[in-house]
Amino acid sequence: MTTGTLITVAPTGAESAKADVPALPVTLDELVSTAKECEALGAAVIHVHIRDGEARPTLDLGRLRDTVAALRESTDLVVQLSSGGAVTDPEAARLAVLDAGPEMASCTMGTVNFGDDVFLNRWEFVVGLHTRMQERGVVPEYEIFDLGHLTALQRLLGKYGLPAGGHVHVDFVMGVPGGMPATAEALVACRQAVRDLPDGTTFSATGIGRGTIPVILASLSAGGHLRVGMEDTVTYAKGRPVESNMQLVARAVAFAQLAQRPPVTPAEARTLLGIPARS
Ligand code: KMH
Ligand code: ZN
Repeated sequence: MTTGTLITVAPTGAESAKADVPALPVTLDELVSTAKECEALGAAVIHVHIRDGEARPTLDLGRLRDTVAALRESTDLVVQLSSGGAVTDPEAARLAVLDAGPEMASCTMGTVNFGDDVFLNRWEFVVGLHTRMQERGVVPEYEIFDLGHLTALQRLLGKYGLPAGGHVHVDFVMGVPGGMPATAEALVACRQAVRDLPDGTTFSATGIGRGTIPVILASLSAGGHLRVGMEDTVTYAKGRPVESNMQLVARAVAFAQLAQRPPVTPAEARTLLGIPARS
């Protein structure tokens, strides 16, 4: 069945420094105004990493709570907190992200080399995230950095049951140095593996750096959804830095419209993802 396109914006991430990328939204005000503008353009979900007063990545719970509240007050976007954080964040702080009360949170399905670093996601930790999200009614987006992470997800769901809301949504993060490549072939391989997950499982995809456009095109043609943003891409085209997250969302919306799969609204996204409607 052809559906509209769920567009997630990932505006900040934990990897780029504000000094290197001045357009990166790092304060709460910058994040909220980015969120409002991206929603107006067609984004339905926001994947959130926050920064401290010095623009360094943080999982400070007070700041996370304030961020969730501010985004909910100013937008209708589905607020998805990152439980991935930065590669240096300890497991306890990553689990505690759920205490900030988001509707949705990311849940990475395995360990992956991450450039020169390691993004560690032990099985026991993944189980802990998944079950805590079930208990709290937080809907996960399972982050898939490599094909085997889908097999791990099949095992997780088989042993511990469906996530809150009963719907399974995965995001292919493609082109991290150490993970799967940002190619149409890799996306099709993942898409095939999704068929082994529960009926109705949906997927989005994001390509890091120059993988952005190939992954957008491949995902749209394979029936998938899109994630874009400065967490993943800080170069718009060869020699042209990204000016803003809005520029990336506008381009994704244009591609989705060309594919005759226009963006879904946040309310439609909640229905698609099994998230209760906002009252
Ligand atoms: N910053 C990466 C180490 C997530 O948000 O869940 C992890 C990441 C995945 O971005
Ligand atoms: Zn992230």
